[in-house]
Amino acid sequence: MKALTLTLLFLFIAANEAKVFQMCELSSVLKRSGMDGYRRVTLGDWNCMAYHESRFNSQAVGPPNTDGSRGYGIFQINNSLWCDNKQGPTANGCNKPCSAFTNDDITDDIECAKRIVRDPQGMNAWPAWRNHCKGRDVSSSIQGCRL
Ligand SMILES: [Ca+2]
Repeated sequence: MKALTLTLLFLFIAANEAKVFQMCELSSVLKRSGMDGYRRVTLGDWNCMAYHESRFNSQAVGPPNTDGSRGYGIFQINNSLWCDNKQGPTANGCNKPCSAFTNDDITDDIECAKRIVRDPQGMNAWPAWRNHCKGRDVSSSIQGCRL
């Protein structure tokens, strides 16, 4: 009984821990979620963006931007536009608390990223994508992944 309790406790803790994704692991999740080619954005671009935004850390909370807003999670989703961190006004375009984007289940993060990329600026919403991925060959990042 004690072993079972400890096992359950461990599972509970593990379920709430941050997760740093591996490149191919993230690619696989993104592909299953219909992100490959979503709004003509390739898996390589999604990967490149996530790497440069969060280093694939699902718990990442960014430093304050010049307007005081922050990015949350693997895609660094911004609180002034897309989620509510209870610290100031938000458009809350994805209708979520920002804490939803700092756990290791990235299903809702992906849904929000899809919403973000549907806006006219597309992937330019992510400064790290603009600065590190835009116009570059990002396809090599997923070569060797079994997808
Ligand atoms: Ca999440």
